[in-house]
Amino acid sequence: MVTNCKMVSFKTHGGEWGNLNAIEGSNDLPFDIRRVYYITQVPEKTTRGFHSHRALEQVLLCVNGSVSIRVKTPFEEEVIPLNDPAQGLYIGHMVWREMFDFSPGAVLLVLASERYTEKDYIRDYSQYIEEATFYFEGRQMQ
Ligand code: T46
Repeated sequence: MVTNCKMVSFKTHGGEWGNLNAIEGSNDLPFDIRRVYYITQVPEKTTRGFHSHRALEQVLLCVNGSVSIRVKTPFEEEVIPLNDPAQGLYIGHMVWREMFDFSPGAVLLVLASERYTEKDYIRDYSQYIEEATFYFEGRQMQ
């Protein structure tokens, strides 16, 4: 898996009445949840994202339908399909992300470690490569 990303699993309480998944910040996630948002009604062939975060950590879950997430650093790249409400993708610092192939009716739920601030985004790709190369090279030397 790309550096600073990992899959996280959540217990399913299943029965004849259906399934329930519970997520408790800091017990089930590596952070406390300060914000929740969800992405719905994405038109076919639309790609969202195209940015990185400096400090934000998030877990992405597809709670209905399916979506693919491309995660990248200057040195690695991987596409992760999400289609199971019991499996989340953790994305940590300085990872570029793109979300695409939303199925009709897909619901992408995001649990975030911080409140929204545009200052934490890197939306320019060349700026990202510059900052992220410094960041990931520094980590390799530790
Ligand atoms: C991410 C991926 C997975 C807010 O006002 N509050 C919020 O909490 C968020 C997340 C967004 N916004 C506003 C900012 C923009 O005017 O909503 C608009 C759409 O946001 P954006 O274009 O950043 O959406 P995505 O789908 O490209 O990215 C979002 C998150 O922004 C981002 O943090 O990691 O989902």
